[in-house]
Amino acid sequence: MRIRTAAYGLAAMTGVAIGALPAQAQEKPKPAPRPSVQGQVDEQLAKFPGGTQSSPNEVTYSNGRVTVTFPTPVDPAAQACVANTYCFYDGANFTGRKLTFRDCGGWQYLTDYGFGNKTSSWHNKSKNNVQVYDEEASPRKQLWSEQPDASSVNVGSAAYNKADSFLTYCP
Ligand SMILES: [Ca+2]
Repeated sequence: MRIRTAAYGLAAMTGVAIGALPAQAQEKPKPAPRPSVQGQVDEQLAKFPGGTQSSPNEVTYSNGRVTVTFPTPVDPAAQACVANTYCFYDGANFTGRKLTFRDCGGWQYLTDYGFGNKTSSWHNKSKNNVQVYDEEASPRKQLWSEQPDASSVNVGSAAYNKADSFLTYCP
């Protein structure tokens, strides 16, 4: 009964590890309730002031140049990056929360919109070249470069959830 022996050995090891923890730590944490779309909008407005709610699931900054889009249960796939913009996505494969920029020039910070350490995929449908950086490295580290009309369904493990800022070069 090799399997049973192995299982027993594992249980014994686990038992030792768990036994060292206080009783409360063994309880499974309840998953936090997922906030409603409006709840997420409200939280965005409170934590990152300066925006206005521009639709049931969008907050817009800088006179429409920057938009945060929250996925909705009704239409979670309505997340395409539209022409002449460049987009950062919270999830891989262009899913989850989306941050859209319509402008160009200079440094901008994803952290200003609650998007630091979040980007997992991106789509550049503008004519700009966008250089994306991790500000928590010293000196700041370039993670990737976005050519016009390029995209990435997954930024890869080395860059996943690390982007904080970008520098945009205009044509
Ligand atoms: Ca970072």
